[in-house]
Amino acid sequence: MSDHLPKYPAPQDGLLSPEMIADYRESGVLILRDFADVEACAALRQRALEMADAFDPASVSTVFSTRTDEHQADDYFAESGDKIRFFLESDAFDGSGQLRQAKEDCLNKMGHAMHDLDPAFDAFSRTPKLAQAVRSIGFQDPAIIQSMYIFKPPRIGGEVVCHQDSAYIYTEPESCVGFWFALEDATVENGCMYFIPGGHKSPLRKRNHRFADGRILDEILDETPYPMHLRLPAEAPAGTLVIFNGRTPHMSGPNTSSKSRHAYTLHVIDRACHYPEDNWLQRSDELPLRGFEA
Ligand SMILES: O=C(O)CCC(=O)C(=O)O
Repeated sequence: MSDHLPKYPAPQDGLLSPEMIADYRESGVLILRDFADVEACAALRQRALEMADAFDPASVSTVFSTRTDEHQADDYFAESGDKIRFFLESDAFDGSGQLRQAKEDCLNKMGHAMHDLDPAFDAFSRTPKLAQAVRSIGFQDPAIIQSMYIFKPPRIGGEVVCHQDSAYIYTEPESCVGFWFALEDATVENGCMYFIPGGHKSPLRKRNHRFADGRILDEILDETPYPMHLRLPAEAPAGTLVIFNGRTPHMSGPNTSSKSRHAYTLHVIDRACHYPEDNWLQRSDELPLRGFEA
């Protein structure tokens, strides 16, 4: 079992060295510091705040919680694969039904197609540097299947429980890889990511299905518990990119600090692989999957 999270300064052009690729294959995670310019991170954060400003929480109040999975029962979530939608934190509202803090500090995330629908997100998601990194780890015909903007707000930012992304973004054979950007400094205090290095060599524990009647539910494939004692924090200054295999178990802590921890993730699949019709995330023919071409 790999016992550390490999960390390198990002290559200027995104081309990963043989050593980086070998480390990624061994641990299922690769941390690249200073991959994105801090200015670009700040601009994306600004754009997300503008979009959040236009969102009216009175119109929708879908909470995203990996503890209860209650969002899965909601059409607003189920139909968000090709849209831009906002999800609230479980603790967003106080006892009298009022938002507990400023609106952007009550949001859990925005998803799941900003990369195709918003020009600023499109540009951040499709840099030649990122395209090069994606190619370096072996994708033949990569496509960005989803984007998530994670607010992890101060004080009420919810924990993300340990999971493997291939459970939700399943292909045959498995091809999902996460590209997670710290837009603000992520620390243990404000709820950074944790990974179990080498955990991508262990079984896929679950598969999430969308059934014909619209229900979205998990199927347990393997009962092996995650070896939580092996998890390591991935503290990440703004601009860091973390690449992780769709099988790598990962999680993030709650944010009880006074600082937000904004992050942006892209999930990439290989179009050479079969994408089942019962994955929860589907898109209409009007918004075909795109790769990294500008
Ligand atoms: O940023 C987080 O807290 C969780 C992100 C995550 O689980 C993912 O990007 O797959």
